[in-house]
Amino acid sequence: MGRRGTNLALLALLVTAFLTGWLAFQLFDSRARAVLALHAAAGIGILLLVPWKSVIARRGLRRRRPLGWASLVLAALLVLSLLFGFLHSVGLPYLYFADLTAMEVHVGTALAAIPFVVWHVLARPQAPRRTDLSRRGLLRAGTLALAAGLAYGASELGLRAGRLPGAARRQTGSYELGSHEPAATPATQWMFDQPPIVDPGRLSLVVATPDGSRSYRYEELAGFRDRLTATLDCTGGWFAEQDWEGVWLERLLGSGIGRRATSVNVVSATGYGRRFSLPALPRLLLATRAEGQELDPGHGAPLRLVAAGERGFWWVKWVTRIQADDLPAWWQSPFPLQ
Ligand SMILES: Nc1nc2c(c(=O)[nH]1)N[C@H]1C(S)=C(S)[C@@H](COP(=O)(O)O)O[C@H]1N2
Ligand SMILES: [Mo]
Repeated sequence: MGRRGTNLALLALLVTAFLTGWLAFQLFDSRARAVLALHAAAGIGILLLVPWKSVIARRGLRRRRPLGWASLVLAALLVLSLLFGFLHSVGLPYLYFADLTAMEVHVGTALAAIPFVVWHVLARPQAPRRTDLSRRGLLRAGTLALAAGLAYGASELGLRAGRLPGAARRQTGSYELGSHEPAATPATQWMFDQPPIVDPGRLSLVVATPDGSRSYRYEELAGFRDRLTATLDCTGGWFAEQDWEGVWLERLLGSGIGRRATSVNVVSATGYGRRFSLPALPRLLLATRAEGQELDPGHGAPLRLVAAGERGFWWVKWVTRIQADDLPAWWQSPFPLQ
């Protein structure tokens, strides 16, 4: 691999890894497995290029350019991200590091690397050339892709042959933790949100539709016995299945809601919220209990959303408002901001 080819291949692999990583966080089912295979292969491809890149980097450092330290920070962040992604995949997801899971360190370091990657590409530009798409260039790119794909396949076989914990993960890569035992699951916030102090006796849920709004007291909601077994799969790298009990969201909105609204926003006492399209409604339960027990405060008491088939960040906790209106469902950030 030449200098140019190595740099371009690294950039392509980094972009692939970022995009597939974010996409996988939106997926719950077997599509996640396909996207994550590409994600892992991109990570392995980056590793395979390390011998070539380190020659280039050593030469670059000798030239003592301004901001050379920023390249070292970038390298360190990427090494940490790769390392923790690898630890998660193999079987050390809860190697708690400053109270974070391996997946959280993997993602956090990758996010921190983004501004450095952008700077690095702008500071050391490589304009595309005709020869990049030459037969030789494409052959090398193909060889790298093949090697990364084979190495990924071998790593998956290795996990199984070695009976490593990583072999037993869900399609999303998450590990099972605390199924049918709600108290054994970690109470998790997406980023900076904090559990509110809500006295269930004082809580009321406001359900607002284009026809007007109505509020429910907690005791009223606790009287419903709708049930659903569903899996909460946190992007932090774990999942748990529970038997949930509460009330179907559809029941509170009324059956004609499809003619009067296009989406439903489920909002927490903390301001955290997610907006759902109407076809998702039959999978949404407002839960007051898990495994027959009242929810505990960290897990969303007195009322939390169960969004079957969606990743954990859709499962809004401490729900106090349901708003059906005619905004499109995509009218929100793809990931929560708090
Ligand atoms: N209000 C609110 N709800 C939230 C979150 C949050 O930060 N704030 N985090 C979500 C995420 S990322 C997950 S994985 C689940 C975790 O639920 P648990 O704490 O019951 O395990 O809650 C979701 N609901
Ligand atoms: Mo999560």
